Amino acid sequence: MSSVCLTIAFIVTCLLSLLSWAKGERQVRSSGAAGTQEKSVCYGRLGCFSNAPPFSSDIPLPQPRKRINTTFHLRTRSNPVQSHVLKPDRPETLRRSNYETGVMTRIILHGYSMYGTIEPWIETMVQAILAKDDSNVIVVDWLKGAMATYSQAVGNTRLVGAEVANLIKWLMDKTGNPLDSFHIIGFSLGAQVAGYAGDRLGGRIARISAVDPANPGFKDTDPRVHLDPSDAKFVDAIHTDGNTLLGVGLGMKDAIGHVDFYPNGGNDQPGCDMASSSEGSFIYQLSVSFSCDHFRAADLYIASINATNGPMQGYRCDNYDRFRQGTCMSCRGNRCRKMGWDAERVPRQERVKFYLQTTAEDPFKVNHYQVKMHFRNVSRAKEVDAKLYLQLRGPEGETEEVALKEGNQVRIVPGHSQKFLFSTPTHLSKVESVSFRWEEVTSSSSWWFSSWFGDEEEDTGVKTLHVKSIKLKPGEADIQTRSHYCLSRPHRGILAKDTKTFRSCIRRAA
Ligand SMILES: [Ca+2]
Ligand SMILES: [Ca+2]
Repeated sequence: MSSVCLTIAFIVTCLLSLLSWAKGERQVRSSGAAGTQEKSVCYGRLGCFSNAPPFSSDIPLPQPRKRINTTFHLRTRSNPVQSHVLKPDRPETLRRSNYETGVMTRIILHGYSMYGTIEPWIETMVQAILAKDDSNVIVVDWLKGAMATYSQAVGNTRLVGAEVANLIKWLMDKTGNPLDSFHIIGFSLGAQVAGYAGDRLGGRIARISAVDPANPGFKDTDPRVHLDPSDAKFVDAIHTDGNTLLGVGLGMKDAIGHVDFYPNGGNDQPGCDMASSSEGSFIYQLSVSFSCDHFRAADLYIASINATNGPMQGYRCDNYDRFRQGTCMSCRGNRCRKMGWDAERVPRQERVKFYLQTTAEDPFKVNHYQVKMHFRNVSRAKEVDAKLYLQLRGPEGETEEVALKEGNQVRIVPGHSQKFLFSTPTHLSKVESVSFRWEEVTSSSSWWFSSWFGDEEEDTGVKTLHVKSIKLKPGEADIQTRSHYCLSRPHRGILAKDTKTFRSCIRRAA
């Protein structure tokens, strides 16, 4: 129950904080007419921070270093549980630690904080990374700077970015580890901290992974103000909370990396909607919805490190609607990429958008198929509104039955073909048969019948759907073995009166 209370408190405070930030913004703007003051603060070797353009005078300047108290906690495979604190002005802290040369250094940054405690996902990520890769993993604690009002926390990200850049320079100087051995993983405001750190290092660190980068205070700002592709050799981003019920997304909807992944469209995540939690008050349901989408990005990144069911793969597409029509199911010409840990650049391009579906639970991965159904034009065939359902079978078993077009009705026009996206957590090495059923959608009640081909007898009053073929194009299958499953002639032996099964003719289509 305490986690529920914490979540509710988080939400309410977040909402208040965002509202107060928006209110403060208005106040500053109105007083701006009388002349907004330009201010700056200087913090020793970290230099000065000014609110002059491109920075906004609506955002407070960073608080003092001692107040934010940024600390660096090193873990390695030699000390996976107990961390060593690294202090850039104290060389003995490095000498006494297990910091390794010749391996990657992964720096993890938390986001806005309500309670002044490190969020549980960070420990999970540290262990996942150490299990996967022999790295120096450094967790940055800037909780005292992240626990302020939201707008002050935004202002503080600039100072923490400078602290992280200072740490990296010190580690390079003392150990000889090169710039391209540093990888920063930042959640929410932490992703923006990573942007400032990378900017100070000339955009030459190996990689920044932005885990649902924070939106309020950064949207539509200059690239020097927000994380952008110039901040590292490779910037990859996962976007999971582009908007909420109130229209305020904690995460950034805009593409900001070299590659940008939008699981489930990047706005709302499965299992996070209010309808999926029928219990509790409106505020409770709102709180679940409000933070769940945002934190899902961290869960997805961790799942991508573990990759227990293989990598989650995204498909390049103009937008999510087109992706959901199944039209982007291709890997040719850099059109697909693994999301998270195994992400890679698309050569010479940036802000490339990739879409994928996930499930609501770890390990989240689904397999995507493009389904192309061709409806036959016979003399008596009429247009019909229907809901379509598909189930695949292979050597490993069968998938669940999936409602195409997310259960929405489809207008079926004889003589035309339509594409759909089919996604399932079940892995099939090949598809041996497909079961298909349909429900006619009428204004009053729905019922369903199915029938195949014009050569079947049509009973009086029984609607017939004339399907010429069903073609499947698997997205996740190996490129060498990828084929179109051409499902044409059905077996006459029908499994059930309401379900028709097609045997795959396994003919490779062009
Ligand atoms: Ca930047
Ligand atoms: Ca959302």
